[in-house]
Amino acid sequence: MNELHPREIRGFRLFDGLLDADMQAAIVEDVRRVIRAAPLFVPVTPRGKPMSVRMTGAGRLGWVTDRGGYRYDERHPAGGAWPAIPDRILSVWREVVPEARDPECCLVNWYDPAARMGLHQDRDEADLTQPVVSISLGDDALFRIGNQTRGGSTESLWLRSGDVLVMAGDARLRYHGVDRIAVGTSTLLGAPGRINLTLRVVT
Ligand SMILES: O=C(O)CCC(=O)C(=O)O
Repeated sequence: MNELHPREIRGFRLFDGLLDADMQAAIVEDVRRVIRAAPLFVPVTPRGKPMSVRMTGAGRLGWVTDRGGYRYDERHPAGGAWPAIPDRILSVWREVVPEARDPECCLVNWYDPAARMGLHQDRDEADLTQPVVSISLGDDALFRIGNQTRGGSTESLWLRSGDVLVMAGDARLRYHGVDRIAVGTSTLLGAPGRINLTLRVVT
């Protein structure tokens, strides 16, 4: 991993290019193994709208959404347990948030070129003093950061392959989302698109 020099944007800590090319490629292989064990699925909002990202997860608990609501579940929607969080991904968490408990969920988001994610808070976790760590792989994403409540001004930045973002402390409940993917900005995945991993302590 490269050196740790985060910059701060609205309380989010961004480690630009923390993961070097070898580490990114190895994590992509880890994610492919996770997807083989727990296939990507189409998440549906509680109102019945399919989200544009495809999702899966690793860890004791996975984040799911359907007509039954947003929640963590011990089982993938197809019924099986989630695979373990790969050690390499855990090592990134331990490097950037050494004070935190180990994560219980690694949510995998797959963005095809048209996918996006609306502004939202991550608030389905029991202990909001624990951070969320996000890892970006593949094409660049235009990431938008808002406030602790809906509305108000927002600030955007590009998340690039190998970037690691920490949402913690006062920034833990800031609204955030992805406006678009810039196709062709990375060759890591061998195809257009982006993988985002978010690591969370759930209980
Ligand atoms: O894809 C990203 O960078 C953000 C993902 C996210 O906000 C989430 O999974 O809650």
